Amino acid sequence: MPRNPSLKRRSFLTGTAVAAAGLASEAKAQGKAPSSGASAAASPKAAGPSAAAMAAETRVPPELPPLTTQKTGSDFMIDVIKTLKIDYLTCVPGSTFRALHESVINYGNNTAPEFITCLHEEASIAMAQGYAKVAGKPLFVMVHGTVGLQHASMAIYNAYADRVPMLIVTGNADDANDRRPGIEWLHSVQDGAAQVRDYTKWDDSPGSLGAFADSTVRAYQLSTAVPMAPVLIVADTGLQERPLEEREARGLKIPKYVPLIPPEADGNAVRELAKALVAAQNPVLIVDRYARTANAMGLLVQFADLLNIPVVDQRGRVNFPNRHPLNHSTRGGALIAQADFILALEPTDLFGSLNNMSDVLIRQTKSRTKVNVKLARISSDSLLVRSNYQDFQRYSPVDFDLAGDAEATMPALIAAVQHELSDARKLQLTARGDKLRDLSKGFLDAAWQAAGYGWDASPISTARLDAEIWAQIKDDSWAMGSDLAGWANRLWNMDKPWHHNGSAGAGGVGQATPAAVGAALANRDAGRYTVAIVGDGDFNMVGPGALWTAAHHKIPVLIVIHNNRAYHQEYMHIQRMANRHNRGIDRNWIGTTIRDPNINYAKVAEGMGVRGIGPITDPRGLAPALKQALAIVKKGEPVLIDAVTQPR
Ligand SMILES: Cc1ncc(C[n+]2csc(CCOP(=O)(O)OP(=O)(O)O)c2C)c(N)n1
Repeated sequence: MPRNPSLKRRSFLTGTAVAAAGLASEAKAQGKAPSSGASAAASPKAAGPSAAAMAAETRVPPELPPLTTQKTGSDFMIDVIKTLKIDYLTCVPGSTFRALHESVINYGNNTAPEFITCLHEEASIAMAQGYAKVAGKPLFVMVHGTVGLQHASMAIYNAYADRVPMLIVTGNADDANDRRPGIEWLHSVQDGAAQVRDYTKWDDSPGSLGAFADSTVRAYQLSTAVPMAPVLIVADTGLQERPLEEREARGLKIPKYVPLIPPEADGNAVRELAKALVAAQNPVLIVDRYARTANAMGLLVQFADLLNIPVVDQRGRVNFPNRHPLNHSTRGGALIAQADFILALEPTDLFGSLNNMSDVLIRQTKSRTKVNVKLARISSDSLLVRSNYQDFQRYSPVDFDLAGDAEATMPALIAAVQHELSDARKLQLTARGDKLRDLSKGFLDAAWQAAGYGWDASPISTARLDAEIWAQIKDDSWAMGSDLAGWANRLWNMDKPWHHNGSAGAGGVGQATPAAVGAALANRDAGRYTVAIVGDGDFNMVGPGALWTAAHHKIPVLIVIHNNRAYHQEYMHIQRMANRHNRGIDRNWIGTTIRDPNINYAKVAEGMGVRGIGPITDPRGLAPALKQALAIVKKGEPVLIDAVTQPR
């Protein structure tokens, strides 16, 4: 029974007649004669069927549903989504949103959003995470009810902990009376969002199309408002699939999306903070998830130059140029230890920055700071806190705690510092800045010198891997997806918002490759290619499928496998336990190495339709492999290099 009792029969075409016409046109397209059931509809010259045969043919058989030419609920849902101007939809198909899927590709003409086929829901979400951090706007993700959302959940937690926006829609057959026995029950829930509610910002299960419009626009506004996070809408299958009466369609309204202005910290508090900063002798600036837009980096450079303050960049976002002479991240520990004033902008773990906790049986915490240090924080994190998942880290009290978005507050903070700075103080601060700038002259050389250790080693040193990549990309328009060992940050020149993609957020392994493919999608549209250096353990989870997605949708990305043939981090943990228990480390490889057989990642890539190069064990093989790979990526295609490396 259609849910809408006012549905009129004239809106339906009978199942058999349409099926016959369809068969006929399909046969025509294939150059074949249509078979018996379709002949009457296909050939006007054929003798007409008897009235009884006609009646039998055109009667709706009880097992076939009536067909409709009307606009459907899911078409209207796509009207709503289209107002949000989302470019792509990442998706593994599922029957709980089959009507929405069909509406995207036919009614919505597969544009804005365009369907990006994924091979795992975890990859759909991780792609959206990587994309949003480059494009500065969310993706739309559809996941199958219950089981699709279960697959997606770790990636949603990563994106939540990373404060990245995305609009997720899942389907659910709300009305138990209408559920077909079997699978529709298995994939239905009473409360569709319950399993991810702890790590989404907002969810709703709208009961009508009007409510869907309101809730989806509200969800999108909340997701993109600071602090950003994923949101989830549960779309009832009945609402999606039922035809829309013209009159009803005319009555539906789609509210306008208006972005929320990010909250700026209180003006008086900003002025107090500026006074303290100007007066401080050895201030330090810690930045983590500060940069939100393309303006952020320029503002931070202006602020640091004005105060001549050293910056410790924890790289949750692309905050500060890594070669700026005030970027002193490599000696962050020493700076924090001697600081009299520390300002943290959107820190994710301030306690961890200010304290050291040893990994021994009886945990001991030691402060890294001077006793009298004054602390300040500008952060939006306290505006979104949930109880269960502990991503908020240990409580860290500070002297000036300003609630607000740090980037939005920066212009006011710069103005307040300018106001506080006398000419005499400016001179003193310039002298401080000169010393810091002098000191920084040695940073790059020191990094290259350190990178030289084990230069010719086989397996390849991780520093050499990153150095060889840099040598070949440095004059191009490049972006970085991820870098497990972190040498790129020391050796490459990173001064654009897309020059790295931050971290997974919650340390959920498996994110790096799909997030890089998502970032590469945004970078492709901006005319750049993406390079990502990905751990083998991380890659194995959903990386191969993400490669196929990149091949299918022509997304230019170079995935370099940092192949240490191990879950090396876990290897180190087991080593620590074996040492602690004084049992020797000769059995550490059990459960921590990925050998015997060694995985051939180049072959895995080839199986996914992506050119695979390697395994490369001799570092001299890297340069020609990279040359070959970059030629492919510059043609707009994905490619993989399997580099057999030192552990880290
Ligand atoms: C989903 C998930 N499972 C397990 C872990 C535990 N874990 C942390 S690092 C790591 C190893 C990852 O291996 P790889 O990407 O090759 O990096 P490596 O440690 O070898 O440098 C694992 C399994 C995790 N963080 N997330």
